[in-house]
Amino acid sequence: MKKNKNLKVAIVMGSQSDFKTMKLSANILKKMGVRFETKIISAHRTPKRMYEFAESASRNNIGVIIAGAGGSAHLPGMISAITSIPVLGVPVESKKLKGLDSLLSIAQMPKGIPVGTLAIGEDGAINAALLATAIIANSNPTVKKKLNNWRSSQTRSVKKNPK
Ligand code: RP5
Repeated sequence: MKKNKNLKVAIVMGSQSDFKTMKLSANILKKMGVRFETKIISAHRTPKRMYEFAESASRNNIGVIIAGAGGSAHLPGMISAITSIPVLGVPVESKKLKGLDSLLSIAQMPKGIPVGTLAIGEDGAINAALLATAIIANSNPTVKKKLNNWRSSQTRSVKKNPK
């Protein structure tokens, strides 16, 4: 694969209300030194914005898309329908069904249009960013080093015995 140090991650979310969760993805990418942008894009409320974003993502040097949405969460799947850039879906915890609706909407994609689905809520947002970092790291040795250091430090932080 061609080395491209400029690949960015896009973190997109269906609503301002998703940012409480999705900012955890942004925090991880900051720590890893991965370039990223954040946008509010709704599959239902701003379909034109969604189409234009997905259609131009490759030209804009986006290498991975993290898409968070809650409830009837069609954003990750619809973006994946428009672009072949890897899409990681974060099911945001919804008020009514605690994110089970989001999880099923994001995970149950028809074959041919994949979305890598993460866990519901904050864990999913953090892991989506770690996975995006790992994808970017394939063509960026500096990012790979940061990711491996972060993981080693996490391992060291786990105590052997409970207090
Ligand atoms: C989805 O509807 C969003 O992703 C959000 O999780 C959910 C609720 O949105 P708001 O009513 O809070 O704007 O599209």
